Amino acid sequence: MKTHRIALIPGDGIGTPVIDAAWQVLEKTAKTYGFAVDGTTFPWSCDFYRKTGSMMPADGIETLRGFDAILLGAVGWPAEVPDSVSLHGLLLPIRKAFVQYANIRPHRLLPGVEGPLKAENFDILCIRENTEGEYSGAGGRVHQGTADEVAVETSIFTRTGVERILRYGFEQARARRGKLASVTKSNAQKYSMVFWDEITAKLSAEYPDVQVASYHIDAMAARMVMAPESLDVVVASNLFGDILTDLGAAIQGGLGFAASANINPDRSAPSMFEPVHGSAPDIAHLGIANPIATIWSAAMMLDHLGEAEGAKAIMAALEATTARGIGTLPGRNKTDEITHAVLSALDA
Ligand code: GGG
Repeated sequence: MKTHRIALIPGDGIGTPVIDAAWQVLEKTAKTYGFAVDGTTFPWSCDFYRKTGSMMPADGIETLRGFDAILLGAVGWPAEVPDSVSLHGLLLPIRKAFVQYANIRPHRLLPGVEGPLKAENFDILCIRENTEGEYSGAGGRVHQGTADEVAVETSIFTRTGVERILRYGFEQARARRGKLASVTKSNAQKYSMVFWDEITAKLSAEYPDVQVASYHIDAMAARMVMAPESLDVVVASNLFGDILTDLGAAIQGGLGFAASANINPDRSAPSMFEPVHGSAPDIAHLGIANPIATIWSAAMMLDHLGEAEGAKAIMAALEATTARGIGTLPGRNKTDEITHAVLSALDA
């Protein structure tokens, strides 16, 4: 029997209950579909930072490298650790070290979930560049605390980085409905974003079967609200993709439904799966965190690990659960209730 070794990083706040929920679903799916999951939990979080001075141990990346995949909950506890420290101490180093350059985020309405829009039949796959761009971490501050202070933060766009994420987008579009929307702000950002547009145009010659359109980020934000059905695959830089996918989460009913996969397409290192949402300190101890985004992310993980039947079963169980109105509104059901409903639906 095939065993998949999974590193579990619950992180902070609602990260713990949503990872518990997803793990129960994974274990049950594994039993039914004839494979095994072997989970190892790592307590790396803001609490770990308070105790040790870092978000993960110095050999954290090398430890994770030995796993088949990583399932992560949420990172951040701003009352105690600045978000810039927690994000740059855990999530971003993992994405960069493991060359998880494609951050995949599906946006569609699950049955029974009412989004804020009239539109119901949209199915968008956002692909966010995940290792460079605006989140490169290149910059600095000088004359700190004085009137002459200067802060510089440089976006880095490499030909390798831009070409590979666009190629990934073209391939996804080819496998779906054949439409790719490339997002920039090349009227205002005349170096990096013009560069991105040029590479989009160059690659489009290799994909004559894919219909390509370029949008500015502001126009894309409006389109996702006004005409989401017109979109298929959307590819954007790290920051633009981050922002657009919170908008995507909103139109699919909220962050409780937004799943994501940080993919290393070459499989030279583990990929990481996580809900789009953060640690939600305001509801962290109420038992009402929605585990659906994390369970959906776990289904994406199984698909990546070659367990397509198990992944499909989880998605069917999630859809059966929301179709009954369970987990469809914030706070309507407890985390445990939603989890049990998904587990029961897996039996059906
Ligand atoms: N689920 C992981 C998490 O905590 N995400 C919150 C966050 O701020 N992520 C930043 C990012 O995705 O770049």
